[in-house]
Amino acid sequence: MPEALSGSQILCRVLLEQGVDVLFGYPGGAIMPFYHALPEYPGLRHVLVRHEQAAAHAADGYARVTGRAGVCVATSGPGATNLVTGLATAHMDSTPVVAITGQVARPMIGRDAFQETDIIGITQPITKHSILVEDVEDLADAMREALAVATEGRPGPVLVDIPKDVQQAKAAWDGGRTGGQADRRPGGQGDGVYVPGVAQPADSSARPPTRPSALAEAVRLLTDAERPLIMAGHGIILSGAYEELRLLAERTGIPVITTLLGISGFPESHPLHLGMPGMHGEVHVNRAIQQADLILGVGLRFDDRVTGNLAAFARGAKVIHVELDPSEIGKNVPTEVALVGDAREILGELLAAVPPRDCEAWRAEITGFRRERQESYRGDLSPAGILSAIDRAADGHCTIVSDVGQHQMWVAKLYPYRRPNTHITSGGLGTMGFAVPAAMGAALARPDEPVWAISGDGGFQMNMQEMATMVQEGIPVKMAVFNNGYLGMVRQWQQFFHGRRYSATPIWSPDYVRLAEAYGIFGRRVERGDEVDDAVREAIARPGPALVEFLIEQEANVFPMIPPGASLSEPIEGEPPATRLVPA
Ligand SMILES: Cc1ncc(C[n+]2csc(CCOP(=O)(O)OP(=O)(O)O)c2C)c(N)n1
Repeated sequence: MPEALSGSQILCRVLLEQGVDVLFGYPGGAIMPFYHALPEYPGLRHVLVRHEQAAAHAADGYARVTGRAGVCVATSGPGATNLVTGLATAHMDSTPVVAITGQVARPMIGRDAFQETDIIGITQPITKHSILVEDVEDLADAMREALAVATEGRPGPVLVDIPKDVQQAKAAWDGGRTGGQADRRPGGQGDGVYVPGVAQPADSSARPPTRPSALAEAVRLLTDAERPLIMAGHGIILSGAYEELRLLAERTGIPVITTLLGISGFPESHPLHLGMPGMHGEVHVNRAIQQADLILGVGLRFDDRVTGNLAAFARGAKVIHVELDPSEIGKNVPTEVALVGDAREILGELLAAVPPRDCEAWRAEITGFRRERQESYRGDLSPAGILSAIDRAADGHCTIVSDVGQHQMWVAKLYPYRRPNTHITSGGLGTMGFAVPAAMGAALARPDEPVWAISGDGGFQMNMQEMATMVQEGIPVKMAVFNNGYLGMVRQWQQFFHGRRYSATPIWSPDYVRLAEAYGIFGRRVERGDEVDDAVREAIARPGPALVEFLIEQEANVFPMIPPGASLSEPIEGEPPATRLVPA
């Protein structure tokens, strides 16, 4: 005799069946039946956030680390709308987040009932898929579908909206299914290490083989090009193609550029690694792009922060685009050869077919463009000094989650990522407030190493309430606040392009040390370079969450910078004259 369960119980059972172990959420009227059932399922750990936006970002951080869906839960109306920024963030960066929202009971839908919003309508453009569950009989399969759609193919957020009476209604439990969500990354936890040797071929049985003519053409181009580059994007991390990328680069001698979301997809210290391209990319990287005759783009969408003025982007280069989502092909740059499919599989195919070469002359030319960066910044209260202290203390074992702004660019460019998927940031949407909650998700998924949330004083104040969540739930996020007294990146734009008119960018901060202490968290302020290493070590040594505020130079800028709309060949490399261009 099949068991009769409530919709809420069925939901919990499916989540467990599908391997979900953590939920980030916040209760309210329309989701109360689910919260009523939850204590019966201790295998589902619920993390009570302090704002639903944080639930979505935490689920996103968890998903980025594990490759499995991160799940967040909210009530109808304001609870659901508070998820929107987090879902849009996950959508732009192709991460598998599943949002479960309560909805008003079916007879009330469409009547402007208390806390009714059309969350499916609101989130349609920023979700991969959404489902309103209108019948309890459909609930189990709807939830399975949501988790599958979120993780399969190009990952993305999915929303499941469940009216309160559907959560309460009873149905026969189908007994469960075997097999959980897809996790395409080798190493399961997305946590592998770079190991020398031959990559295991990826399982290519799930898709038709790459069109032989396209593969042959790509191999010909890779063999004949004189100035080839590989541009590696988020697809490397999403597909776990670290080994294939490294081996392909080593076999061909082609230098590798990693986009903001591709960072940590290739070892920073590898001799073939060039750095980050685009608006704040290194000058030698952008110069190499402009002089390349071939770009092998892997798992990226050639967005405007990467390309600058499209009309002037890499005009001498043919493009081979390896991409899972066919709608990305030719969207921004003309493509000579499209290889549509999983990055790991296609790089494996290229690796098997491409003859060895070394591109020595081209690499020597690029080396000529390069300015060596200082490797050690001991005792220095600059962003580079702080990041090198974090690296020294972590000894290669830490994950960095950055917020959005100047510090994000420093974190992208200056930290020596050694292991795959150890750099997490909101690239596409550029969501301030992301770091602290996303680091909570990452820390739960990666309990064996410090997870740092690095924020500016602006972004930190957007979600600092989550310190309470960390304390209540024992989530040991280490927080670094780069306090420059400004919304730094906007201030920099004002300095460069608005005649130094600092409109609405000076930002007051509370006393972060006392704030941390009010939450029962260790806090320390660093005002001198010789305190940096000690503070970082102390934060790591303290059990649980910890906060270190670094008082950095107030008007430090991120260099180089390509002005918005300019080409990659037009970097700003130094301070602009301190003139007022805007009439007072
Ligand atoms: C939610 C949100 N609002 C506004 C912006 C626009 N924005 C981008 S960077 C930035 C300044 C960030 O300042 P802060 O957090 O102090 O970091 P800093 O740039 O100083 O390192 C702002 C306001 C944004 N990206 N996200």
